[in-house]
Amino acid sequence: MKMQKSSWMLMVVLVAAFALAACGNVGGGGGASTTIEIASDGENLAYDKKEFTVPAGQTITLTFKNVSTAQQHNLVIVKGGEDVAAKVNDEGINAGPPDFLPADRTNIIAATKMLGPGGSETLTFTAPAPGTYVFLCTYPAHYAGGMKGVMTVVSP
Ligand SMILES: [Cu+2]
Repeated sequence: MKMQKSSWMLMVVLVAAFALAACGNVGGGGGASTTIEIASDGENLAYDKKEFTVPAGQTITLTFKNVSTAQQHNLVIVKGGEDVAAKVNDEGINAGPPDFLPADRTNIIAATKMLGPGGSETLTFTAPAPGTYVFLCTYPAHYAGGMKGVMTVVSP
């Protein structure tokens, strides 16, 4: 029974590793860096990726592109789930334009500035401990409209 469980875990790890490699892991030679690309989903209040997975402790290079022709968007990864995302969203809206981001970054892992149509920004950050972390757009009404996703951090 114990061996069966280990085999199952090994398979899960292998599948996760393969998925990461397929998602654009750079180099592949034991490199400690992962590249992620996310765009807004046309004119919808959504990202084109609802989730992505990265290994804990690795340097993540994430490029967010606003492909909308009319709307402003940012991408903010918070240190927690929906409860933390809702808090950061409220704080961002209270902080106001141009970036709709709270001055206190305690609950934020990484955040782009507010990007106009066609804008993009690349963030570099270290993936935190294994777990799930919500990312969202803090432009007023966008998070409530569904502009969010989940970053899953797995053990390296
Ligand atoms: Cu937005």
